[in-house]
Amino acid sequence: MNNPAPAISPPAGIGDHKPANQAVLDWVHEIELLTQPENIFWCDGSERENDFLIAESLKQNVLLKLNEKKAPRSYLHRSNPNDVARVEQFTFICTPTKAEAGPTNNWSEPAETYSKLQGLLKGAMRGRTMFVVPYIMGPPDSPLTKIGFEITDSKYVVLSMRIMTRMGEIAVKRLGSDPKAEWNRGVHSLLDVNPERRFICHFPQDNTIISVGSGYGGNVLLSKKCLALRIGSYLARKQGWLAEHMLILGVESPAGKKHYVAAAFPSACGKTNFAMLIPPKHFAGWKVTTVGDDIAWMQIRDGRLWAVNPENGYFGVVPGTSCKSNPNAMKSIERDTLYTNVALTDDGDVWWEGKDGAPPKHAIDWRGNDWTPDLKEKAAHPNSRFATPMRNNPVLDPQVEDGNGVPISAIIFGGRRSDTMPLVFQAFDWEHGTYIGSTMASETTAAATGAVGQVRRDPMAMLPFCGYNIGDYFRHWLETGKRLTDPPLIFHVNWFRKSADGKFLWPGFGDNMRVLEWIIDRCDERIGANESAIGYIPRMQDLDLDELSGVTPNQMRELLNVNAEEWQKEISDHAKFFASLGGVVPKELEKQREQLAARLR
Ligand code: OXD
Ligand code: MN
Repeated sequence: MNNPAPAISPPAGIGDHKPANQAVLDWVHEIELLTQPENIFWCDGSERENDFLIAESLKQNVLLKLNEKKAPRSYLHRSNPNDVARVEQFTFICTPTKAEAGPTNNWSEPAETYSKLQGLLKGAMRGRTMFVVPYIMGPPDSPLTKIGFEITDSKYVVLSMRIMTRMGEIAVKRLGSDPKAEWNRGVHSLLDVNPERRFICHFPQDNTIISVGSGYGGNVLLSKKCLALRIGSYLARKQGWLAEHMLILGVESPAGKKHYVAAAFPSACGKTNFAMLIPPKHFAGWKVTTVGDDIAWMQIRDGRLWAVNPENGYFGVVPGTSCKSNPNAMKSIERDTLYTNVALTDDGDVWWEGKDGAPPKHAIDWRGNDWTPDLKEKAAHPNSRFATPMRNNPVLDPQVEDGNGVPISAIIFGGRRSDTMPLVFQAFDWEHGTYIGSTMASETTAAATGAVGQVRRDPMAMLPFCGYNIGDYFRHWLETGKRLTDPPLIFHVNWFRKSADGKFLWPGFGDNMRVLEWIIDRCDERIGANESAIGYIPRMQDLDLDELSGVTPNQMRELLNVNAEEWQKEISDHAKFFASLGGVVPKELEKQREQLAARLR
């Protein structure tokens, strides 16, 4: 097969930015001896370097340039059709014992795994350039900020990392020359992009990630799911903070009072849309701003939780993004965007299902084939993505670079549930909220390979991302709650409940502001609720439903209803889920279930 990543030869002054840290130099040398690349390219993150890499990627067909007028400085990348989503079944946590990885992770023994991966990496970069990508996760002056180095043989990875992280010189400077400094070692090689040789392996004890055989998104941008969540959650527990799969948004009332909210939803459930929400006309004067759309790192200060977004860009699901669903995302991806697996129109623009306007009469689909609207195949892959710098977001929160983070007033859990889960309810307290998070569930999406639309339990939306034993993770949540004197209130939302005839009951998108307002008002103790068996639920009069079109009072009642029969089934699913974890669940959470069952009786 053709070499998927032929070497490039940079001119003097590009690719020669070697860091001074001996530990990094030794590690790079070790990987060089193993993978035997043609040459080494030390990245500095500069504009000049980026221009050079884009030019080389265009020459090698790694990227396609889009129409400069329609999509300035934007490019399309097509991944191998066998490689279009995260591969949870080939993702491993390699701790000394299986118990440390726990019941929800694939485990493999570290020494054996290193040796298997070394076998795969031996000579893997022959004829290729090995890039060394230094980056930091977190605002430059945050105590939570982490340094990573990713070695990769993919130019697409380098270009994406420059969007998604603070990359280059900034990390080299921060690391300095101390050979004992903490930093994450990431090694990525495309190998021959073969699903049979595709493994994403984490070694939390060594702060090391090795990813082989994929060239796609979360499998290879090692900063994101691998470092910021899997290794991040492991470090967070050890160091007493939280690494969560949560967006962070700011919400400001017309009176100028501002709250920050963090929200956990499984992949492709609308986190980016919620983080960039535009309030409906009726909410004139309200403002929602984005701190982050995917990951929150939170630490305790003054008895409160303070959150930073470790990332520097958004890697969002494209299909369904439109001026109706998310105008701010549309503005963010107007320029400087690296698209993966969307369709290409005849005039060099990008297209996807759900974009505004009529479909093009002809396009090239995500696989590179001719496409017309009469075909059954989708033009854009359902998990096609944009990578765009967060500075493009017109509603970027002004505090996004503040290393102190933003104080979190509320935490929201949510998923896609056709039934059972009301539009919104509030936990009685932190421990109950932890129970709600630990039992949350969602219908699966195209973000990971596997069946779509099946309800699976996804605790705190961390099922694929918790880098250690989920029982210990639940315990860490409970312990964190004990350290908070002013804890965020915890809520559960469901934008996806359906009527008996299968139609969504709630319009979602901007109208989610109505739910957000209730949440904020609960934080300010300004609004009422019904105390139900499952938590506090707004009464109809507690929600501002003025000018809400398309939802009848009956539908509203259905949205807020707690159906006893559905909840009996729900609790028995909670019990089954906890049992499936094999005895690791803290007794406090088992007790929460018993109390819930008693309240429902
Ligand atoms: C993501 C995911 O890419 O959760 O954010 O899959
Ligand atoms: Mn995500």
